[in-house]
Amino acid sequence: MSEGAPLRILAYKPRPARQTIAMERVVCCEPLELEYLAAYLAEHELTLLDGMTDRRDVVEVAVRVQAQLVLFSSFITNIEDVLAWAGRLKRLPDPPQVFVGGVHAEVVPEPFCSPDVDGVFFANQLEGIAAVARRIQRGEPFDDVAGAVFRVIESDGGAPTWKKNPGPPLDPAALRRPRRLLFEKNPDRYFYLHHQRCASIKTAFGCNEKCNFCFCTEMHGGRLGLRPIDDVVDEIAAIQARNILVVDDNFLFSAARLRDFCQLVRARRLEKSLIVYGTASFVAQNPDLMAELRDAGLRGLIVGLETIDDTELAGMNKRARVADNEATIDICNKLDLELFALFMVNPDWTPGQFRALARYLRQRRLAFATFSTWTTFPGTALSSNRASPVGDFQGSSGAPAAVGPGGPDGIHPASRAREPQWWRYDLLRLHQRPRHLSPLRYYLWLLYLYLLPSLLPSTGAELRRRMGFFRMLRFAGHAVAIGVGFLYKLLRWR
Ligand code: B12
Ligand code: SF4
Repeated sequence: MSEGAPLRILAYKPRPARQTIAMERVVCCEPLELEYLAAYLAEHELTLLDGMTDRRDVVEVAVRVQAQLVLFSSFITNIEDVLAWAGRLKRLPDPPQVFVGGVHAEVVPEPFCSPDVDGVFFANQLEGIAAVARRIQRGEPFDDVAGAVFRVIESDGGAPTWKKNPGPPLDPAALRRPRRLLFEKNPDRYFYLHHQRCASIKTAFGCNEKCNFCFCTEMHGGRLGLRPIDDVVDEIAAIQARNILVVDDNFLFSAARLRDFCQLVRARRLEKSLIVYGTASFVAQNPDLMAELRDAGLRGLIVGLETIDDTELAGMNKRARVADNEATIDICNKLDLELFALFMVNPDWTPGQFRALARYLRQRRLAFATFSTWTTFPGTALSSNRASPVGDFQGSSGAPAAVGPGGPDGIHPASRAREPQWWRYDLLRLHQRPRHLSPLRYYLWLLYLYLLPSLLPSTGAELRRRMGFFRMLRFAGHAVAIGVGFLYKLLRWR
């Protein structure tokens, strides 16, 4: 079969939904998903559009570059926007084919199955789109490509149906390196708090832990997939930036792999500053290894401390207990690692429980902390297990119901229709009425907790030491503006 001309493809990572918190002034990550697509579609004429840093309208850009394919990478919070853009694209005089992939589709492809979307990738997505583009280029049908759901037009003119082709998750050992086109062109656009020019790397897929609220446990077919560590270190060595955010769900899980990592970094004399996600149980049990990692370049640690109550931690199926969280804080202080603590707030808490958390933050002098509302994402264990020990977080108050498999083709009939208000899954909004507070008081507590670390004198000193005086002021200004802006959004879009 003859090879056609390269396709004109536009790949888009959407700007955050306008109803959600605008964090781009303090965190703006390299759009690795687009740069992976660039690696797999290198033979085509590809345009990458990062909505986090480039606010141009995707439909106008598609028209300008005469895109034949438009690819969306979507979080759950982007679903409505993606479907709206797909609709506008399909109404163009010469409409492109529209495909969707990304984190949410990986676990729950169904909500994207709209008449304006031609296919949704959920497993081994990068190989899948490369195969589909090749088929389209050759004028061949592609509805049998694995790991995707395709809209199939009946030849007799009947209504379109959906065909879901199962497939295995990607093979991390065979993964190509991302082509860092956007980062290398504009490194200053990407930063993590005060870590400027911060690139990203992914060394593993899925998570080894099984925290029952967590969407990440469902990714990569519910398993953990690792890239070979020497390949990871080679990639790090080639990154043209000192600061690197490791976007693995949990980089700290295998002591042996981490020792190999440190040894390779030392052998190659790499001088990088790394920020990684990890668990408190691992940090607490491996203080010596944490010191070795610090010597290998570890600077920042993002840890889900979640709560200050052992019963709640056990109910979430967390391995760590409060004592591990405490040990993690101490180890980070001792090793001078920046700790970014993630907490989850339970809408069933009494005012006393909020006050206890505030007291804890003051006592432990946590400079960086974020607070999420306990949220059940569709596709997670809790979304189908209503008898969870941490309470019932199924959608209420107008939130979309969780969708699961159903129907002869595995697609829930209800989820083919456009679901409203996916942006509510921003990890902050309530999905149920708080038990002891009004929603407004709940959100005010959330705002107070969010602002509290910046109000502590110890934080001022810490930030000044790490960022310098003027950056500290700018950061504090951004933090307040983000918090107040979000409160406005909460009231504007209830
Ligand atoms: C780093 C990170 C962030 C960074 C931003 C990262 C980024 N690139 O935008 C920050 C901290 C800013 C952030 C913010 C938010 N995040 Co976040 N984040 C992550 C984290 C830890 C890693 C994401 C990442 O960088 N992956 C690297 C890329 C390369 O992997 P990937 O996206 O999976 O893409 C792969 C494939 O899917 C494929 N692919 C991707 N797109 C496409 C498109 C097509 C067409 C094809 C074919 C293939 C394809 O290529 C990649 C190679 O395998 C994930 C956890 C996780 N396991 O994913 C959470 C996660 C994605 N975040 C999540 C959420 C909810 C948010 C927020 C909404 C939270 C909030 N409070 O507002 C915001 C939204 C910001 C926004 N952009 O709108 C959820 C999303 C859940 C969901 N079902 O969608 C996750 C899964 C974490 C969780 N709590 O469950 N996040
Ligand atoms: S909360 Fe963190 S450690 Fe737990 S399953 Fe999710 S990503 Fe893994």
